[in-house]
Amino acid sequence: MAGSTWGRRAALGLMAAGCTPGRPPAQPHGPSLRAAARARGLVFGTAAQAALLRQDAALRALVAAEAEVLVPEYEAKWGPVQPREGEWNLAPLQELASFAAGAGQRLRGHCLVWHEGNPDWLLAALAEGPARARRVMEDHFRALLGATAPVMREWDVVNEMIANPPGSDNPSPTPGDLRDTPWLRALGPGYVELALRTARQADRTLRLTLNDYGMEADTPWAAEKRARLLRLVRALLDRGAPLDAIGLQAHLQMREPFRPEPFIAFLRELRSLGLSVSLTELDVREPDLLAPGIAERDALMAAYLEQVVRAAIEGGVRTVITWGLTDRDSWLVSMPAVARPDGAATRGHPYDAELRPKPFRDALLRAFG
Ligand code: 9MR
Repeated sequence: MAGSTWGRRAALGLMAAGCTPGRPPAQPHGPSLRAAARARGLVFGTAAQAALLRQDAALRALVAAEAEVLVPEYEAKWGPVQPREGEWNLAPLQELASFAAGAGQRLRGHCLVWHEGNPDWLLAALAEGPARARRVMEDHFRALLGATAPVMREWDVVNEMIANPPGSDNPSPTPGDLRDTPWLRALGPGYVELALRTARQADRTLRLTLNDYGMEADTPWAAEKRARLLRLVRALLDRGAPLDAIGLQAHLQMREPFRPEPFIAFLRELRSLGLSVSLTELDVREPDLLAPGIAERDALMAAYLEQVVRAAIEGGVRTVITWGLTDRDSWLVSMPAVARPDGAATRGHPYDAELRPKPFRDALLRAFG
């Protein structure tokens, strides 16, 4: 693969044509999210998609102005990056790297091992048993981490490995702390440790993260999910596994109650184990319309969001990344299972569908300080 060439070019900051940040239609007054976070010693970032940036100058300008970190929303996942065994598609990642270099941004890697987004050949390989599974993991990590090394120094090594407890959305049909996935079936419960060790071996100075969702709310199932993650993390650290950080996705749900105390205690527990903790995919779902008017809904959501982000910062979180900047481009709109069935607007991001800043953004600014 031409990985090292790509890496060098991206590291030099070559800009792909068409990826030049443009001028936003309605630049908000006052500091950017990025500057406000920075002033407080925090980092703000967003997920982004190369194809969306390519076609929209206004979005490019917003992303360049607001974010200090970019996460490929799609482009670094197994399916897009290695659609057939040994066949690599790094062009969209290169585009994002060029964009990020032009905007003075860092890239965060997402993700190496996940139960979704896997090409058929990988699922077939995993079904062949542990030896083959280990080999494809090693080959993929070595190639991808090698190619991206100059521009991505942090990766979600395993994404969403914790099983959903009873009572939560989509509860796990199997017992145990780990989610039933093709990786678990191929390699057994040691697959998380194996993935961390394989990543560390591929690049000794990468920052290695485990990333998961459903840990923020004040519900029995979120409490159980937090306990499951803590058990996994303690066991990994006891075995000397290379783990640096935890990513909490923070796909928040307005229907779920939130209380700062248990969340802050959880964050402090993780940090006392020597790990840093980030919010990696922040957005807010409003499955039940909370008020008839947009202004009231936005105000309620902003208040909820501010409380969570303040608690996160109090618990030691230093990086806050939203899963996209605008309501227009979000998975909350495009994924049938989570889109609003009544057609009401989804408003879980800092900017609305016309790229106008919203109370969500003001809430972030307030939480930053
Ligand atoms: O938002 C992402 C969407 O565009 C992709 O189609 C999808 C599958 O690759 O993944 C979405 O991002 C997910 C993330 O990778 C992991 N946490 C949940 C996110 C929303 O589904």
